[in-house]
Amino acid sequence: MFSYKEEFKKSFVTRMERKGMEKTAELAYETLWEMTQEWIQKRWNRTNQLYRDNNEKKLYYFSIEFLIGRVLGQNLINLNFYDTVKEGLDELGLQLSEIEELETEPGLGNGGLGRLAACFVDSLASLGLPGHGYGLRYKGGLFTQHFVNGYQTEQPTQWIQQEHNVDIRREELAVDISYYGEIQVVMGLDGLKVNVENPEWVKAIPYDMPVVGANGGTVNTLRLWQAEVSDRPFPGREDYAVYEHETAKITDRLYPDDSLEAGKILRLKQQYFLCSASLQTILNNRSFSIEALPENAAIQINDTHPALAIPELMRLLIDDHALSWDQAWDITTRTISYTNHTILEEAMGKWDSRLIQSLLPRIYLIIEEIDRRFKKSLQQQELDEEALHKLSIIENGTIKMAVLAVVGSYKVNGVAKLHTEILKKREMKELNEQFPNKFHNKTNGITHRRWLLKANHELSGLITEAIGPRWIKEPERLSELHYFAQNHSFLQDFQAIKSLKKEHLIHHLQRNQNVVVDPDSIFDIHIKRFHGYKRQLMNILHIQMLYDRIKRDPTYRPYPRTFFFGGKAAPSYHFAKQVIKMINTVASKVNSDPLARKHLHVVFVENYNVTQAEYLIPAADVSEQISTASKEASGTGNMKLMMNGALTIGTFDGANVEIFEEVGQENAFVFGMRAEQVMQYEKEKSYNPKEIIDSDSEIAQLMEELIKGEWTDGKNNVDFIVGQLMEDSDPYFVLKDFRSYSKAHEQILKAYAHPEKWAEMCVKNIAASGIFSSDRTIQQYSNDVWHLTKIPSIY
Ligand code: F58
Repeated sequence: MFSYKEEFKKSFVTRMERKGMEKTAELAYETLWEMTQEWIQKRWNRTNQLYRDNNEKKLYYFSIEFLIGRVLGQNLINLNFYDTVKEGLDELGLQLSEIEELETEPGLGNGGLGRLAACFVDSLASLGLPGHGYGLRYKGGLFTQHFVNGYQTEQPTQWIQQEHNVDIRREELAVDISYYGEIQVVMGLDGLKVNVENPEWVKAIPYDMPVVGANGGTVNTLRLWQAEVSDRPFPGREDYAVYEHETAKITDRLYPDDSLEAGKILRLKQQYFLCSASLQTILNNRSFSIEALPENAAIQINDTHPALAIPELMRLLIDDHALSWDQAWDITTRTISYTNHTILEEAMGKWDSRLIQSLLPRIYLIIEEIDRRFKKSLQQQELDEEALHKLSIIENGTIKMAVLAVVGSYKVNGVAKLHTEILKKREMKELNEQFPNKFHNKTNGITHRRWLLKANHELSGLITEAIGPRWIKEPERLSELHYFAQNHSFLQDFQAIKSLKKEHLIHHLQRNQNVVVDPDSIFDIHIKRFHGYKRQLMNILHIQMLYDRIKRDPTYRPYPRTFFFGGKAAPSYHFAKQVIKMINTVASKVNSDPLARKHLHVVFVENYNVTQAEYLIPAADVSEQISTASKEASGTGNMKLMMNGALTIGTFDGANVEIFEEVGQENAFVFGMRAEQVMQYEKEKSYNPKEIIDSDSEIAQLMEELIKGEWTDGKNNVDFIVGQLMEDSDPYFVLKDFRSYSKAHEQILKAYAHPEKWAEMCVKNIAASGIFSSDRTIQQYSNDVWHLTKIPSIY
């Protein structure tokens, strides 16, 4: 109805006037928000009606994170109203980009896993597939990061607004969740029945957020659960203040510190809360018999955090729906599928049995029984100790959620080809042998609707001018850009847009952080969670080396480069925090040196999040994807940067491998050990960083400076960094790959000296990026795992 600008303007002005207040940007934001919600609501109602009428199979994507980013601008893009609204507002003297800045992004995620979930729900709706997200409504989300004296500090993110919330409270759909209690076995009408006496109750209230698909054709739902006090009586409720406080904590933060027991209990409470609330709501509101669940619902668990969905579904089927164990197991293992996002041991999800036994006694019994039956099924085979160890769900008082997730689901996928191969051949070899058809690969993807159409409207426009608009619906058509990779005027337009996006980033940083960046420098961007394997340390060490060269060698005057870092360290991850501190220390030293500053600039973007990414990615020339081979399951930032015409400097890891395959290694800067070499070193425990230091005088000097404390701040910092690199035989092989990394950087400088050739490489990257659209990934999941049917759309 509002596809015409004049109509939009009229309605917008009338609403603004009705509010009768001063015409502030805040008021404009509120008005636009209301209007957008109304456009969405109509489409949302229609989708829900279609779902009720057609009863087709639904997918439920369970995830502890949904890193959705700001929603206003994205909803306008997906509704196809963005340009109309922008022009209309322009004519009224208002800037849509300024209005968008007023939205606080919900911090409901941390890294790639959460952003993937957000891209996936976008793609599901855009493909017209019935798929909804289920997550938690963290009040303080992931922390907001600030630097104080170079160290990271953490504050809750206040994203929930009273007036115009992004979600709708659905009181009528509340369910109760129970914790603790004592197990009692009673004789029921159909035999023995397990009851939990005197549990502690918590109420789960859903808040629904619309997920607007392309052209507003389908609007699916992202349902986020909030913990509140239950109305049910139970003994512990008497101390109401304590109960209220403990309850609120369940959905207060994403990833509460789990270094102490209380934090572990809280995380477990969160995980169960998500699983139990979501499953109850699915079962309560079904229009089919309970036996037909697998034909009507698919549940995808995003990593092991929601793996309790397996025993919880068993509990609901057996205790509440009176099914036998075998019936319940058959249904569960035909409904749930699991995605693995890591091979890192510490992130595989392990629980102390005692914790689960005390907090979730009934769930514990069910896990025990799953383990017992699985072990029994293995008895006929002659398995060695190592295999039995790898196949046990419960072992030495620990519950291994990844094993539970594999045993209890019908499909298991890795997130890039290499990662899936490593899972099948190494990390989960024994499980793969037991369940040969379960494992499959689904290489991750990203939604081009956010990462190109929204974040880089200008580049999207240029692409459409060149190849027409069909790529928007079918992103693999970006390949048609190959015809323009040597077209002089197209390349010039591309370069002009890159410069413009650099200006946007510069302006943004000036406003937010008061830093001034040289627009003509090479923008080299390293943005991701802080982790040892992602090797931010290698990057900063390399910058340290460049500084030394500039100071030492009067003939070394390289083209100016700005190195951007962005990312957060988990609050209890000491090493990552030390690396953050080191980057800030190096930044102040380099940036305040008049000579070095002409060639190097280090900018640490505070509080990296989706909004910051939308500024950084379109402005990037170089994309740092330098993880230790085998450790990065996929990476998705690599895809976003590629799609925006940045060139990758990267290892053969995760989805980089497929990126190089698509674009050709000649259009990237590949370096470092391969996964097999890394794994060989790990197996033989033969890596010795001291050998490298002894054989490379420049590296030796870097280490010496580090030990002297020239690049770090305080003894604590030095000990950590040096200890990691040398003494602990660094599990991330920083020094081992350092020389080849530095050579790859030299290649970058050489290539950048030929601007047109560089631009050609950038365009080839964009042209090859279509395959990394999450629409492709979701279609593959749907075809191979979920078996969904597209619903018809009237828009
Ligand atoms: C990421 N995992 C992978 N985990 O690291 C990345 O390679 C992959 O592309 C992405 O998933 C999507 O598949 C990730 O983001 C976490 O943030 C964990 C959350 C729980 C604590 C440990 C980190």
